[in-house]
Order: sequence, then structure tokens, then C-alpha cells
Amino acid sequence: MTGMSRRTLLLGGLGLGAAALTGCTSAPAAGPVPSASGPMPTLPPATPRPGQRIVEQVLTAKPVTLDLGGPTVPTWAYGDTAPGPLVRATAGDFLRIRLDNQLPADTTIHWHGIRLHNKADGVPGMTQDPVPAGGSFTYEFTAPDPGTYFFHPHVGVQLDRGLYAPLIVDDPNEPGAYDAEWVVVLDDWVDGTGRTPDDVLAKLIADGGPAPSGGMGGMGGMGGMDHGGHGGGNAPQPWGDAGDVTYPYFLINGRVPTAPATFEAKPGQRVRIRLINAASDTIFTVALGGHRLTVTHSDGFPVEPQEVDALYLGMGERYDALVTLDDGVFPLVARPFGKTEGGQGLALVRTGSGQAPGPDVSPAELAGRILLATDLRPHESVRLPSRSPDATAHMSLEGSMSPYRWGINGAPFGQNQPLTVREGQRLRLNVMNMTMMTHPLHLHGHTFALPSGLRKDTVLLAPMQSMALELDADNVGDWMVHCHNIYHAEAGMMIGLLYRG
Ligand SMILES: [Cu+2]
Repeated sequence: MTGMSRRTLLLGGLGLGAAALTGCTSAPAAGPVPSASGPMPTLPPATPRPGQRIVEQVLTAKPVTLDLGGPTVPTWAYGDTAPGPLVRATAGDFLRIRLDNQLPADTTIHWHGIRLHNKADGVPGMTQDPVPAGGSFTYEFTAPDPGTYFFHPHVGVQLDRGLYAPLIVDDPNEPGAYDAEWVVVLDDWVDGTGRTPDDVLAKLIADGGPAPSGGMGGMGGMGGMDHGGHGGGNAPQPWGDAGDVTYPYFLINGRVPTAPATFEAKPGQRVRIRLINAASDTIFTVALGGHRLTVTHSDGFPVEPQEVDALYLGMGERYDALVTLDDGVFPLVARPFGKTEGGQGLALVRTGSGQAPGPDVSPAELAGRILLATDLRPHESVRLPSRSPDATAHMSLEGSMSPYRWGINGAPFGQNQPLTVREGQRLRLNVMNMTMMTHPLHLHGHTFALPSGLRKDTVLLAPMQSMALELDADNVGDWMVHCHNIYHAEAGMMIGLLYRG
């Protein structure tokens, strides 16, 4: 039995029966499953151990025309849908995933949030050569930690096409106190609506005007203060200005709100919702009308459960939440933060009869208590052991809209000095957001701990906010740290984190 059998779970609004979730999670992985806090191999193995369960799958990246529920768009996707096919494994499994590149461009796959072998990380020019048009590449890695993840290219702004899909790693020790599961993938959509993401980036750069002479002199300090893009001014706290791009659509599981994905369940059922923000430039506030959500995991890692009305999801962030469903039809709304055009993302939860809410429905929960990652505390099982840092690195997030350029530590990626760490060190990353925009900062190959101890791989930094992140350097390789606004990343807001002997 392989992970393939778990792919009966359906995206696009169909639920999953309880038994399928917890009952048949397959044979336990051979050998001990590394826990997030316990002893771990210094390098997740790149070849399967004897007896290790192997999950094999083929992903075909290709041009396709998608029906978003009315609008049809030419785009690029994994197979014939966006989100693409679910990849599902159990913690400790060995994944062997072949990417067939039928795109007219180079591509790669990055397995976002997975503490995997460096060679499988999917960063062209750092961990692999790009996979050329017509080529293929097989990613092989052990997925050591359970949780909700996703995957996408790490080339240009390809993420803002339809190239994204969920990756779920089940926990063999999961109590599974729920009846059904729903994977909910959020996206902002522009591709094929008269513009491609490459057009969008080119226009941002052109509108930003020329860089002043002296190269990166404009970076640093308050270089971001001139940002006056959409959603500014009256944008509510805590995120200040949000987003550079005006999108015509916001999608949940690939559907526009006038033809929403529908999740069918029974009243009283307890559902685990796995929320993934696969958007490129949009922070969402997510709420389920008529319900409060009990948040149980952030970026795959368990937290002390908290009940909230709604929660923020930055680009690249994931949250799991439990909810016990009432009787009726309820809107799951993903409201783009700080954006006034393009409406909102909507899906429906149907447990009984009733009129479906309209595409502009505004659940009262959106005005209630909205969770921030900094409100959460980690579950004790994943808290990093107490230890003083052996090394400290500083990261200053910088940039501006005019000129349109973003960087870290005084220069864009390629010109900035990579951060370095030695294997075995506890590294403190002192991050300062020196701009007037919010940036979701993402680290490859590791999770870090927030000051609260919360374990994450992507964290939102509000304008001018500083945060000390700590991580154990336990995964040798060359890794990226970058803003998960894909336009910022592509404009330079990335830096390397390199292990050095
Ligand atoms: Cu950014």
C-alpha cells in the first residue's frame, strides 16, 4: 500500500469520510518516526531505508485551460486542475515524485515547509539545475514531520499561475478526533485574464521607474516609506499596506465565489480544515460563517489549541483548525486583506437545507477576534529545547515600489552576502522589516521558533516590526530565506543561508 491510495481525498469541495482519515493510515513507517523536537538525523536521508514506505507519484507541469467556475483561463498547472493533485504521505515515508516538465519554460518544484534533503529542495542555481522544457526530474526525500504543506515552482513568478498543490503528511500518532477533513487552498488569480504573472512583474518594475544611480543606495533605512500602492492609507492594523497587485479573482480550491466549491457534511460532524494560502501577493482573513474555529496547527506543527472567530493567513502560511458543524449552509470566506477590488474567496459548507449565501457574503466572524501567529503558543511536544544561541545573524528586509526593488541586508539576492551557519548551532535570526509593507518571511528546510516558541516556516512581519527567530542548524545544505510575496522574492527579497564547516 502506498500513499497513492490516500489520494481518494478530493479537492474542489468534497469531503472525506472519517474512516479514511484515521483508520487506514497505512502500515506504520519502518523505524522510529522522527519527531519535531526529539533526536533527528542530521540529514534526512536521500535514499530509502530498508523497509521504509515509498510514496511514488508523477506530476506533469503543462499548459492548460482551466474553468474557474465561469471564467476560463489559459494557464500552467500540474495536470488538469489548480490546485493540482494532492500528494499525501505518512511521516517517515520516502517520497519519490517525478516532475515531467511540459511547460515551454524551465521549472522546478519546491516542497514548501518540508524539512527535506537539500538536494530535493527545488531551488535552481542552488540545489539543482532548472528542469528544462521537455525534461524531467525526480525528487526523492523523506518527509520527517507530519503536517499541512504544499508545493510550487521556485522559478520566476510561476507560483502565480496554477502551479500549486497541497502536500499532506499524516501523523501515525494522530489521535484524529474528527469525522472529516477539508483541504482548503486559497489563491489570488490573474493568469490568463489578459495578463500573465510575468506581465504583472514587468509592469511593477516599469511603473516603479528607474533605479537612482549608485545602485542599491536607496535600500535600507526607511526605503519603503514611499510605498503608496493599493490598499494603503485606510488599511486597518496590524498589517499596514498589503499587496502590490490588483487581482480580478480570488479563489478557494480553484473556484470563483459565484460558483463556489461546496463541502458536504452532516450536522454535528467535527471537521479538520487544512488551510493553505497559495496566493502570491495576498494576505487573507478567513472565517466560517456561524462558527468559531479551533486552531490546532500552524505550518504543520501543533499548537496549544485556541478558539477564534477568524484568522490571518499570509502567503505560504498554513493553519489547521477544527470545527463542529451546525445545520444549514455556511460561507467559508477568504477576504483579501487591504484590497478593495476583485471581491473575495468563497466556498460553502452544506450540512442541511437552506439558501446558499451570495458571493459577497460578509460573515460577522470577520469582525470578531482574528488570530495572529503571535497569539499562539506551541504544543509542548514541538518546543525547541531551551538553549542559548551559538550564533546570531541579522536580516534587514528592505525595498520600495519606486523603484520596484526589494532586498535583504542592503542588496537584492545575488548581490547580498549570504548568511552562514555551522551544523549543530542554535542560530538566532534577528529580522527587521524596514519597509511599510507586510512580508511573509519563509525559511527552507527548517522550522524556526518565534519568541513564544511557536514553530513555523513562514511568518508575517508587519511594517517596521522586528522579530527574533531561532532555529537548530540540523539540516546541512544551502537554503533560501525569502519573502513569500512572489513578486518581492523575484525582485530580490531573498538571501541564502549556507552551512559552512
Ligand atoms: Cu515581501
